[in-house]
Amino acid sequence: MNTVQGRIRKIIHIDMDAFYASVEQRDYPDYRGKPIAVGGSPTGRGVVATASYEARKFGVRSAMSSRKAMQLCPQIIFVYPRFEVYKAVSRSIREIFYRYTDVVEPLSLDEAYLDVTEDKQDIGSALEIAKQIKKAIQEELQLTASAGVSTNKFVAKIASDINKPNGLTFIGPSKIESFVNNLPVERFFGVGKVTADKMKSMNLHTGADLRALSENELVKHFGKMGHFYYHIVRGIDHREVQPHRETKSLGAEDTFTYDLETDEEMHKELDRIGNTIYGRLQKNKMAGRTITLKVKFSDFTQITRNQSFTSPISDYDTIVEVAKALLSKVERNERPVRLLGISLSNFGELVLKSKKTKDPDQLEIF
Ligand code: DCP
Ligand code: MG
Repeated sequence: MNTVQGRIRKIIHIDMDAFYASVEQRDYPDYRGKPIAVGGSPTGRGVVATASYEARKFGVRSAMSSRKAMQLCPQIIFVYPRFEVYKAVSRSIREIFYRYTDVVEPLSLDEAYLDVTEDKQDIGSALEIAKQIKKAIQEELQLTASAGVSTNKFVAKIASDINKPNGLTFIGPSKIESFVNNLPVERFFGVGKVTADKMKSMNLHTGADLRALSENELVKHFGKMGHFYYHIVRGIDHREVQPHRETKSLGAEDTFTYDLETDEEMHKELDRIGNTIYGRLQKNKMAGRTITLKVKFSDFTQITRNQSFTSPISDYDTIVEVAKALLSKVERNERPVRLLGISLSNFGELVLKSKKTKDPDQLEIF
């Protein structure tokens, strides 16, 4: 179990605490001990990227509207984000990781997986390495991080969230089973809101409930993902830590079982593809300045059209509307369409927006 080619791996997941807000409190002592929100504004426009722990006590959360944040915490201080600083801090954190291993997979500016099965300093203990990394981040960057240590990515990531802030949680092979049994279904990797709701309606609430089902039953109810759930509820996750994974573009496309001929059909598909991309952007906390539409015709010729913006885009409505506008400019000459795709590139960090709300201010904020 949890071995790749017969060896037990040592995986660390590190996630900075209230990242943007902590950097601001570090650099501006006036903000220390106070409820602050990075992103958003006192005019009520925009959304909160992250809130300091003092603000979280009032219920302020990432992706919440500024208006709501002010209702919950009238004394909240809105701070304009400084992405260049966060990126620089992120680079410094990675330099610390590289002292121990080159197998580092960043997930966002503030989060990464490390495989320390073999570490450069021959320390041998993943828990000890995690301690040293946390100490270095604290001493050299005056920031705190939380770490999860286990034998696979899935458990390490959940573990890093357990004792936040400044946490360090080790879940060894003998503890994985009870840990996974007690986990609510929505915490399982790959289980989104829709699947979680479906599971609950079937009276499946925890890992233990899922474990009671056979692989066949899981596949019957949840399709191909059933195989994956079957393994993950047993704490088995063979995904490797993938170093140097830098996302340059993020997209989704679909080849249709029959060729599309009407605008209506194509718009429906673009809505669907837009939804997939929106989900991926949210998951990766990304926004792109360039939206590209790809169209492949039934005669297999292919074209792409793109449009760029001065500010990163991440909201569903804009992505889909721009894709439709690009499609309307394509000279189709009545050719049926066999594939449509949308991608985003030219990334910047962002403040995520709630789905299906179109806020023209977003383009002005960052
Ligand atoms: N972020 C964002 N929009 C979101 C979520 C996050 O712009 N909806 C940004 C701001 C965060 C950073 O990404 O500081 C890291 O995200 P995390 O989810 O790790 O949140 P924090 O590091 O802020 O808090 P925590 O202590 O819970 O990790
Ligand atoms: Mg974080």
